[in-house]
Amino acid sequence: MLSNIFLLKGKNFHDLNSLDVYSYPDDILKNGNRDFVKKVIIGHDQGVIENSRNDQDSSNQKIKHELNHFTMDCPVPQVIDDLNVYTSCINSKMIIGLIFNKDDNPHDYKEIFEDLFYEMLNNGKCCKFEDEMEIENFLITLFIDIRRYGDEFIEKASEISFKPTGIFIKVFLFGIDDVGKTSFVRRIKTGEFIDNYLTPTRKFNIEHVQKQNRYLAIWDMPGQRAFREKWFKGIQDSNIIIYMIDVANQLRFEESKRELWNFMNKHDSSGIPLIILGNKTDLIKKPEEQDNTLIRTKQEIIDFFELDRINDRDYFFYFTSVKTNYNMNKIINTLFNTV
Ligand SMILES: Nc1nc2c(ncn2[C@@H]2O[C@H](COP(=O)(O)OP(=O)(O)OP(=O)(O)O)[C@@H](O)[C@H]2O)c(=O)[nH]1
Ligand SMILES: [Mg+2]
Repeated sequence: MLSNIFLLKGKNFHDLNSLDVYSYPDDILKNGNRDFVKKVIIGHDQGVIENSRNDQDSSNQKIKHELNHFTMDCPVPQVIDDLNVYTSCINSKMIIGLIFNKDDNPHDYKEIFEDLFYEMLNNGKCCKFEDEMEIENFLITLFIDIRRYGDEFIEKASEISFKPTGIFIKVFLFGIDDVGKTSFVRRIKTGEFIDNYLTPTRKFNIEHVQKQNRYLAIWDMPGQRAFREKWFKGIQDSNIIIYMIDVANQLRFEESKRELWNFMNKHDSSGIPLIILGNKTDLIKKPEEQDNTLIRTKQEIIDFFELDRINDRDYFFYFTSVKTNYNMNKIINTLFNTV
């Protein structure tokens, strides 16, 4: 089974510090360790393949696919630091790598790897590898498709008994700045809440949460005005969309409504379920107040945001407080059980 995917990009592969390293779902530089990256590059560059699993299919045997403007060298299997790695060079500029479980044969994946790669990159609206978010999006899509292939074809072929397959759910989380998106993701991931956490998100913040055989990839978008155009790049292949509102800051309702509808009108995401979260309820609901305070506010919010105009998908509205954990378990269960 595919466990990770990564991409190394830079002008000079020998200057590790200048390399951009992207990986999904795990950070391959987790412990600041660039040794692995170095070994990948050495293995590629000089054909020094440590403990190669299959010598006859070596890096010398490169077949170039001359399709449009992206070409990929024939992938090279290597065992690096005990990891089963399969890498290929793109346009002689970037290295893309897959990491498999030890008992996998990477050659089983060669065809699908190449086919998906060409399909995604040379189809007209391809990724140009200039924008960080495009790259991340490319990696997650490739990862999910290769993994699905592994689950559906390779596992099935060798297993007789039924084995449940993993299900990936991509959650696209957006909303204007300061509503609590990153706090929400952190709460799901670690159970923690940090008050007055003033670190606006600048890039896509992608977090993964696993429960049994389901995997959530939550794409937490930056909400500040300057980054809102980027929302359009993150939505691709999403299974659920969450739009977050800060219910305690009604001064920004107009702006938030405008951004929601602007997004819905400009991007066709019809059919993808939408969850609207009215966060920070702890700031409007005092503990001694009854739930009907919230019910009244919910209708007011639905009216203000004209949510009843949404007719191309299911939508749900929930109040949350990431701070007090209000409704958080309900949302987490909903996320894992949708799709
Ligand atoms: N009282 C209260 N504060 C919250 C809650 N959720 C988040 N906050 C606070 O709101 C502030 C902004 O939270 P973030 O999670 O960074 O907001 P964001 O939506 O990710 O903002 P951007 O990344 O700029 O788009 C922080 O100070 C959080 O501590 C909540 O439920 N209640
Ligand atoms: Mg944030």
